[in-house]
Amino acid sequence: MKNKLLVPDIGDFEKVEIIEILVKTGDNIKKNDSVVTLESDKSSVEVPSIYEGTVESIDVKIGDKVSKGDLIITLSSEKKSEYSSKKNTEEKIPPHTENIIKEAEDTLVLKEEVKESEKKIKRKEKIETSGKEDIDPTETREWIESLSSVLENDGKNRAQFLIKKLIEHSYKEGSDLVLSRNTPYINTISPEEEIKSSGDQNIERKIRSLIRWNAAAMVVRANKKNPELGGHIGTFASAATLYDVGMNHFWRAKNNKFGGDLIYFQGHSAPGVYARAFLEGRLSEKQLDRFRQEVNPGGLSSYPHPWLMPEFWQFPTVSMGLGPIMSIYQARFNKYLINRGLLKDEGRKIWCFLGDGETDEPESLGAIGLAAREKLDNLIFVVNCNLQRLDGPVRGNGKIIQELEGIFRGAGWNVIKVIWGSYWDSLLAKDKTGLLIKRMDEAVDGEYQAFKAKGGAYVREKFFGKYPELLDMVSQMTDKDIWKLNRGGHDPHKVYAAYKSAMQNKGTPTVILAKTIKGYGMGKSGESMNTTHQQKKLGEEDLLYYRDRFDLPLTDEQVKNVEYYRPSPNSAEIKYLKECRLKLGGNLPERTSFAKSIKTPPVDIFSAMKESTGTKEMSTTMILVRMLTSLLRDKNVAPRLVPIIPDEARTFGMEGFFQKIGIYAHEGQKYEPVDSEQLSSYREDIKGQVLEEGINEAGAMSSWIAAGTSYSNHDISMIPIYIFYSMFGFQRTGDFAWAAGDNQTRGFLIGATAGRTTLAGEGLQHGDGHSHIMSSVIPNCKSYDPTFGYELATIFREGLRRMYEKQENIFYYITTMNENYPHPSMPKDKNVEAGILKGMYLFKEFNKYKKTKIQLLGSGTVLREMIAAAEILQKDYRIDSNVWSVTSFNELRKEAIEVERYNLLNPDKKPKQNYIEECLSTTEGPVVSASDYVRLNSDQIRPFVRKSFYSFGTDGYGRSDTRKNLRKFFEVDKEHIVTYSLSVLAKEQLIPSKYAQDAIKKYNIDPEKPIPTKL
Ligand SMILES: Cc1ncc(C[n+]2csc(CCOP(=O)(O)OP(=O)(O)O)c2C)c(N)n1
Ligand SMILES: [Mg+2]
Repeated sequence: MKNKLLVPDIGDFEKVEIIEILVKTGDNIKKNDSVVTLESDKSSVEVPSIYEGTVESIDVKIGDKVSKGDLIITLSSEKKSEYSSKKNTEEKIPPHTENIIKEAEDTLVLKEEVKESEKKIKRKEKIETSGKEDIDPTETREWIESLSSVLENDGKNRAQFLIKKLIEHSYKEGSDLVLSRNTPYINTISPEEEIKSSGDQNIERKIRSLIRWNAAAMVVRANKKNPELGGHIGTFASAATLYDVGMNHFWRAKNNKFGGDLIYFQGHSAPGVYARAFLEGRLSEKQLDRFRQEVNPGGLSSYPHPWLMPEFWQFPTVSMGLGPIMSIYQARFNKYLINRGLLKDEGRKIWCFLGDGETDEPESLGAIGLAAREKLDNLIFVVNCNLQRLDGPVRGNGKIIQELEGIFRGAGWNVIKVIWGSYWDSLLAKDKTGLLIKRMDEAVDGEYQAFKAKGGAYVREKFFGKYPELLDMVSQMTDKDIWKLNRGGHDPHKVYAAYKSAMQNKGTPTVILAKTIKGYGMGKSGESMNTTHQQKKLGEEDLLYYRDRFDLPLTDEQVKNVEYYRPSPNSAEIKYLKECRLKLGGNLPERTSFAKSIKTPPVDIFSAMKESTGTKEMSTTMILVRMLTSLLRDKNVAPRLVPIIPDEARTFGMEGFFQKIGIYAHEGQKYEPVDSEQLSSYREDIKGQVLEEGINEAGAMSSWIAAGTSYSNHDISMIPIYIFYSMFGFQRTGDFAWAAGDNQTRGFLIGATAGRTTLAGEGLQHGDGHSHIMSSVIPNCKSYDPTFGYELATIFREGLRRMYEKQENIFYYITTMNENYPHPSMPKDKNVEAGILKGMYLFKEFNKYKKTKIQLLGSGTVLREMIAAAEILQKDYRIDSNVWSVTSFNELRKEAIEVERYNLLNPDKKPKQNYIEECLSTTEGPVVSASDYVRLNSDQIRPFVRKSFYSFGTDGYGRSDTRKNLRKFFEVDKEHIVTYSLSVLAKEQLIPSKYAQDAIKKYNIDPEKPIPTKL
């Protein structure tokens, strides 16, 4: 039978142009194969076939304008169309609708029941109490005993179930006082439930002590050499056990059999990580002595910086808050790769260590909801709750652990509190009345900090002393015993049990809240003091105390000299340490990449973009989307593309991607989208390729970084293309862009709707006139502001070649606009391609009158104003010009400073010419330069143009109006360019000044208008 493929519902569009026909007569096509590409003035989208069969006739041609219902092709086929069969079943209720109805009916029944029970209860006299006192202890005991018996007979799950039911019930009955956010201030895992480590605790303690010593020694030695070097001792001192247990027992390294766990080390604990690597023989004494002295090769970076130690550090974490959010999106990206079939599921885990003070950063907790929603059970947060940040306590008047428990629990995380060490177990076991727990709950962090700063007698008096029963409980203990009552995060047993439990958790991410002591072991001047964070020196007395506290095998002399200590490779400690790592597959941290390069797509994929669009007007954003659509047909590149969008796909005309490659959703799509009849309907899919991040630029950047470093973390290169409102890019998430550079991220950042006058109606907080200045400061970021389709295509292809074929550690920032205009074909001159990439090329020469000449440099959409100005200058004023398209002032400047530096350092050699000089030195006349960005953008090249140079730009706050009015306001429209050019020529005494005066009048330019920076 014959089937006619018609134009489906394409939303609000009518008469949409056919820009590509993707099949030929006689082709056998399958269902969902793309047949034609349609392009409206906003987006392009491929139309898939809903039939299988042979193409009998093609009933449209390129350039035709079609609307819904128009015939596209005719196929001969045996199968019925999906749409027609859909119609037949339309009357039936879809199964999920039935479910919804059933659920609704069920709740109706429940409501009836509730009403009945409500009646019963209402009859009862209610005892209301607003206080927290126990008004009926017998009744309380009965309830507690019932619960104990359930726990004993049916286990904790049943008990938990009953409690949940009780809470739900009381809530339904009108009690809004239900508090389930927090559990008491004790460990989540009871001593009986703790899984014990099989490790040799004695030897592990020795190793830990050695690591502690060497870490502190490294910082102290550096500061003895030069106090300006700085460093931290207190943070790692509090976290040593947390890292050691992981290193000895849990964290699996990358090797040829396993992808490796990914560990985000807390930035300021770097000294401890170096100290362990030293014991492992990975770093030498000489290297430790070069801590924070990196100018000569071989030094150790202050913090985890992959850029500076590319074979060691994997994740830059020291800008607080970035590590946690990046780790969440890393965990999500792992699942994305697995669900898309690009990575084997090996049960790899992502561990992120953060400080308790760090949790105040909005980025730290801002995405924890996503982690729970996406069921990231591959993610483990460890919050080192030493109760202090830099200046003082994190929550002096409260308890950070309890606060975080509530927040994480509320977000749906598995929360494991590791508060008390094993020495507390017997006391807690004796606490039959719950008084000890009550006291633990009462004390605030400010007090807990003081307890560890002031000694055992103080704890006896201030903590236990509050209640005689508690004083009694510790009456047999000496002050030293009380002092020894340790905190959970310093107890390897408790930490091991927590890690083990976290590893086994399914379905939710886990957070471990570990209570520790800042500056643990640092003695009177450093332990648990408000000044601990910045302590980078330890006096002789403190060092001796440190040695004794951790039983280090060092003589007084060795301590005084702050010598490193590494036992011989045959010692039990070193053997044990190495064996542990061997069992876990190798070294950590270690940064490697075995990713294969991706072949650059053939030039013809980009050839359509190098042709003129004729009279057809298009924006560079649309051309980019067209280009991505073409790239999705390249078998090497297509699966690796990761389009990332923060809720702006429709703004950029990318909704066609929803159907074509789907939106990643780990649970697929559980609903029929409201626009399911339309061609670009919202399609979520477990194998979806698009990362639709919602209104979340920080998350989108984190996703982009995860994808752009996949070549190292997963040994598979991915090509992330993150498209955003340019104003909400570098300005909003600049710190992420900096971290991305450090992390050697490869990928494309596309600042769309860019330019201060190009995005007309949105105004001050949307109109970007400076992102290129911000991007310019990142050394490995290459940024471009192209005007025409062929420029964009050339830059993009080069980006693919350099980042994915040559595997260079650079990334691209490209701005695209939403202004529609016709695009010329790529000039044939062979220098054009190189010029586009270097930053400028001669676009057009106006050489009619051969008398007066001016050089006009324009970038982005303002180049078009330059071209128009050149035409007016020629026509109305007989002035010739060269119009240069500047694709990147940033690139021009980078090259020029390099050449200048070379010339200055090689005074004896023949000076080299920079590229700007190459272009301009033989030209005539002064230079006028403008872009849709602030003048500083053009000014970057000012020192290298050996001619009179004048720059114009969009300095000042943006505002809403039409493009024409905005360009006039910011003085980058063709009329201002003409006027300024005439004035410049007059100033250079090349023409009389009356021409400029005439132009000012002619174009109604008010010379008295204040400069836009003051408006
Ligand atoms: C974004 C950012 N702001 C400020 C700092 C400076 N800073 C470094 S560590 C620190 C305090 C850290 O406290 P916490 O998170 O509790 O970690 P701890 O050292 O106590 O483990 C501060 C403010 C930073 N590194 N990053
Ligand atoms: Mg802290």
